[in-house]
Amino acid sequence: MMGEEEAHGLTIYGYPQCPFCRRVFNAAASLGLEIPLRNTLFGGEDKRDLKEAVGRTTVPVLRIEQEGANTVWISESADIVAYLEERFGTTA
Ligand SMILES: N[C@@H](CCC(=O)N[C@@H](CS)C(=O)NCC(=O)O)C(=O)O
Repeated sequence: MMGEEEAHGLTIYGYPQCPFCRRVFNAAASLGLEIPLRNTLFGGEDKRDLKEAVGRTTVPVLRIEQEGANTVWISESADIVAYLEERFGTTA
């Protein structure tokens, strides 16, 4: 199982009831990743942060924080899954 350390810096904005978010949760689980969720369903600070960063509140969105680099936000479930598979998947 991929340790938290390797998934460090990743955060998913979304909510469990969102089917597009579930695609991302499932892909993360398949890859053994534990990525923290910021639940945007009920508004609040997380939804505000998302809106501020990407200009809209459609989810899922993956936030990627890397030391020494700008924070990157990826929208679209298919793009997020592709990113996770490319970064953490094996070709075995
Ligand atoms: N094409 C997008 C669709 C995402 C989408 O429709 N998300 C819904 C929730 S399941 C949503 O955020 N709707 C509210 C909005 O678009 O502001 C994807 O695959 O990520």
